[in-house]
Amino acid sequence: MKGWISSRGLQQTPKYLPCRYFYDDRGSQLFEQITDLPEYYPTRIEQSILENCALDIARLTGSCELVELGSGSSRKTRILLEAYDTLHNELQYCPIDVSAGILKTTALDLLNSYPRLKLCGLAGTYEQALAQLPPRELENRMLIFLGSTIGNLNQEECDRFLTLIQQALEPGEFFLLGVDLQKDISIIEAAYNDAQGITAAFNLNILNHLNWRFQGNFDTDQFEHWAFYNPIKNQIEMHLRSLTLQTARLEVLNFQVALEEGETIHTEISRKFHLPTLMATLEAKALKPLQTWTDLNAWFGLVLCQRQCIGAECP
Ligand code: AVJ
Repeated sequence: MKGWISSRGLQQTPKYLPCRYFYDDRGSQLFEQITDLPEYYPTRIEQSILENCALDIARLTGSCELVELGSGSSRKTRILLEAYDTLHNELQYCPIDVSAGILKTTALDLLNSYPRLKLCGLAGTYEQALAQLPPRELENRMLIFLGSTIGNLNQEECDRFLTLIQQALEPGEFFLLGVDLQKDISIIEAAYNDAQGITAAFNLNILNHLNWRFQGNFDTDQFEHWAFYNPIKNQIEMHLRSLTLQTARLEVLNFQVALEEGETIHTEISRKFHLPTLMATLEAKALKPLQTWTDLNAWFGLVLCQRQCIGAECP
């Protein structure tokens, strides 16, 4: 990973870090712990939606290979794998993750669980992976992006990302997207400020990751976790707040950063979506929503899209 990308955000005002730096091996473990927290509702609800609709999805797409962005532990994806295994007797899965550690453990677990599975993992960013997907082997393909990870992208990044998805898919192929929906603010804020402090540890770990990757000397005791809902942008914002006036070095980058007492580093946004607006955005990207599913409270949504032909692609 290019080092200058991480120091760039630390040279701006206000300071920020790319949120994919959360996911070193320790960060991926901490995120897995977050998904089990009582306050963190998205994973549980998305899982329950998938349990209800996985067979419908497998029926709508027919036999197809699954390619997942940000696959992590692939825990929820197992529900889809079961459905495709049951309905089509063919299983091809390509998990993609920036964390090579969790990718490898997960791949080995999955190969143990599903003897029929053909698997091809890619370690890297979405941009890197989408640019070099292996050629399709089954009659169709579905790109999967669960967990509302798309909420980590601001509007401009989201727009560019959906263009990449459009370009990575051929007409007729599918895109399955999981999104966290707008709801009572107190519920959302609690999910990012859990009582056990796991989210705080996850947020602070981004500095440990920088220390490890760039021989840094950030002292995580000198920072605190800060997460709140921004109602204007409909997003959770996570920051790290410096508790003192301090400096830190990233030796490998020959870079030094100074922080005032109270100064913040913005580490993540997690946008919460309005489903009809999102569907219109997808449609405008030639990713036509075929069907959506939500839980009874409409806290979380799943959208199955099909890539439409554009211009000269059309028969
Ligand atoms: C995995 C990116 C969707 O934004 O809710 C959890 C990450 N950050 N708690 C999210 C996260 C803080 C999570 N995503």
